[in-house]
Amino acid sequence: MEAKVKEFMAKIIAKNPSEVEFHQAVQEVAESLIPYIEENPKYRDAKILDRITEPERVIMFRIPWLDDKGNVQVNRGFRIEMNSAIGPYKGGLRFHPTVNLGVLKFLAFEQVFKNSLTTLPMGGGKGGSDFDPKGKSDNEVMKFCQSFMTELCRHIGPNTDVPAGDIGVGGREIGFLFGQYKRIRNEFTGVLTGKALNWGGSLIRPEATGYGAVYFAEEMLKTRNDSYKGKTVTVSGSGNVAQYAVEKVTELGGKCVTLSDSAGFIHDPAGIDAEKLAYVMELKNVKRGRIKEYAEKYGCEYHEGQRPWGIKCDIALPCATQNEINGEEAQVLVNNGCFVVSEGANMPSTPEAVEVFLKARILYGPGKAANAGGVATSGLEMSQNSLRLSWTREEVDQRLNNIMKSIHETCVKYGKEEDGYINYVNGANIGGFVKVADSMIDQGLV
Ligand code: NDP
Ligand code: 2IT
Repeated sequence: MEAKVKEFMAKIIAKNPSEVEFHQAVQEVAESLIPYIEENPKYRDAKILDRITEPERVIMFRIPWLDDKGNVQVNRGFRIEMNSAIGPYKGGLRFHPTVNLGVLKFLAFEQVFKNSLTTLPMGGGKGGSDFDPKGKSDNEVMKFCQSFMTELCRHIGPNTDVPAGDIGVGGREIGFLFGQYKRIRNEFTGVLTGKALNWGGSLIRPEATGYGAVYFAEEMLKTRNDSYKGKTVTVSGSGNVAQYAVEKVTELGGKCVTLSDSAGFIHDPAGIDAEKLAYVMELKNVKRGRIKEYAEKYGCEYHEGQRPWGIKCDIALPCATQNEINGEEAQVLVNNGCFVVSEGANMPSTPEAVEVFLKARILYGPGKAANAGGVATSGLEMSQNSLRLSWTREEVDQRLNNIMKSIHETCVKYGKEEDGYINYVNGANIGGFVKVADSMIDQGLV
């Protein structure tokens, strides 16, 4: 089996040189799927693995815009339309200087499996730009978004491809993007999700990824008759996903003691309560400041240039970015007694870290499953847009909670090992694959 994975990966690497994050994401999936495909030869005969790793379409484009000084700036834009077997392409947009083709292909690839797990009819896509929103004025962000959408608008639509937010793209950016789409296409449609409530957004969409990752961990805890009560939780990041993860953990009786950004992390042993979280939201979403300021305000420790995984915890919620937990950090977490990891971020654990978690037999929920609540609620936003109705907060939250439970069940179905250990990596990869692969077979060679 190992030889088959190696042979397959050699092809992927030769075909997609230098796309290291894409190789990493495909390798993990291939390790789960190749044994399954050997037992189910219809997938092998239809060459599903070769087809599913090749995007249906990749769009790359120039984004010229004028900064506040009147200087010309040029960025690169992308949209990866990975797979539409079960629905229109769906997935976020990332604005970050590290964005390149390989990063977005890894994200689009994982999105296909994640979206399938949600039970909703959504294909997989991802896009974005190497634009860096840090330090830009609102006016510059608007100019950039308008130029980005001027090109993207010809490729997307409510039944074709429906983008949303991701790193560097939140409510403000979705607003500017939506305005420009509407202006050019002269259509008020659900072409984006993560919209504000006044113009077609859904309640709970901002909260959904963080809440979902916490709900998923709650399901994992239940398999060991445990709960959040009295648990210490470390969280990385301090953006959209991290903020609402902290909110839900606190509500369920746990105590979050860390938050981070790309400059360092804060450690608040007393716990980040509702009042402190409100301060973080204002700091990050309105003032757009640094997490260091939290330590100054509340008199706790700030660790410059470090990540929070050395802090003792029961549960870790990585909610910042890819490869933010390496093998050594994973080992420190496990040695300190951490027994639950639920990934709010996409691919935050390196392959070495994943190996440590699985070897230690802890409850490890990979991003594809654990952070699917965001896109699931995007799917609910699409449904409400189609119905021209809006559901209450309670209704959307209940649906989100049910979806996370159902994703957990799927992982158990496909990932339970002979000794009873639930390998959520295999569970999510195989569970997400089956529906897409069967649909691809039904639809013939497309
Ligand atoms: P935000 O832009 O709101 O926040 C990102 C946070 O992560 C910030 O605190 C940021 O710090 C930190 N961060 C980003 N890049 C790095 C880096 N290279 N090194 C260290 N820290 C970094 O994004 P989101 O909260 O929306 O996204 C966080 C993660 O969750 C991503 O992996 C995203 O793909 C994933 N995700 C998001 C969903 C959503 O609905 N938004 C859905 C599913 C997954 P700084 O400000 O210093 O850059
Ligand atoms: O990674 C993700 O699932 C997202 N950024 C959310 C995508 C979406 O379409 O809501």
